[in-house]
Amino acid sequence: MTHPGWFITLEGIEGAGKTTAAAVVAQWAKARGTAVVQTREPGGTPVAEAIRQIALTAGEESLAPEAELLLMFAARAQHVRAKILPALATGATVICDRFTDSSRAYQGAGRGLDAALIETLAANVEQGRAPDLTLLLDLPVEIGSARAAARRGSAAQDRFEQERAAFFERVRTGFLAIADREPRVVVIDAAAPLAAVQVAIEAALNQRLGAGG
Ligand code: T5A
Repeated sequence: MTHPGWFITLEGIEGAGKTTAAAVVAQWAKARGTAVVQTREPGGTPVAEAIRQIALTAGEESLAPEAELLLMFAARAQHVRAKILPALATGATVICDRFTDSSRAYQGAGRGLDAALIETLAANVEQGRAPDLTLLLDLPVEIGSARAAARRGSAAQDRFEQERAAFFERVRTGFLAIADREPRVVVIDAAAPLAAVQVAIEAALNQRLGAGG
């Protein structure tokens, strides 16, 4: 029996393995007969990808934290209306690499911006469609940073990658606080070897969304 699409988000600090996890989730969903749309934030549509460039590119002018927050939500507003909701309406499963929890963790916990403002923006931008399941890939900051650096090679760091470890510690703590209060969030030990991470992700999908299909 097929299932109408799920909205599944992947979260975590840099180098947590979200890109790798997205492939596992996509395979799981396809095996249950749903079409799959894989996307990312900030980005996912041409306009939102253009906003991503502004938000992530390290330039001469430093970006005000409030501007950073509004850019993330500007990209999200476009992404939700132009891609996520239409895909879910066709019955597809949408797998999104980062969503509103990243704003809560990076701009809220990381930058110290007002949580109430973030929730007001989220309530308006999400259009009443929160994720069905969020997989939080959690690992120590030093392991994530080392993985991200190894993958980046000689390419330049983006604005976020230039942040210090203390920033990412706040972001990680922020993500774990969301997991504590939101039942939709499952924490995955992302420091484990890839095969173990894959098993944990499949177990979470089966437990939360059903093993049938
Ligand atoms: N942002 C975003 C905000 O501040 N607010 C917001 O609202 C939003 C939406 C986006 C940036 O924007 C910020 C957060 C980010 O700084 P991004 O494109 O999501 O950036 O970039 P990153 O999170 O930096 O993505 P990465 O590609 O670095 O991390 P991933 O996707 O989590 O990691 P992945 O899968 O590419 O893996 C990294 C490396 O580790 C290896 C992989 O093979 C790869 O080489 N790896 C493992 N190695 C050993 N064991 C495992 N278990 C492994 N899993 C992966």
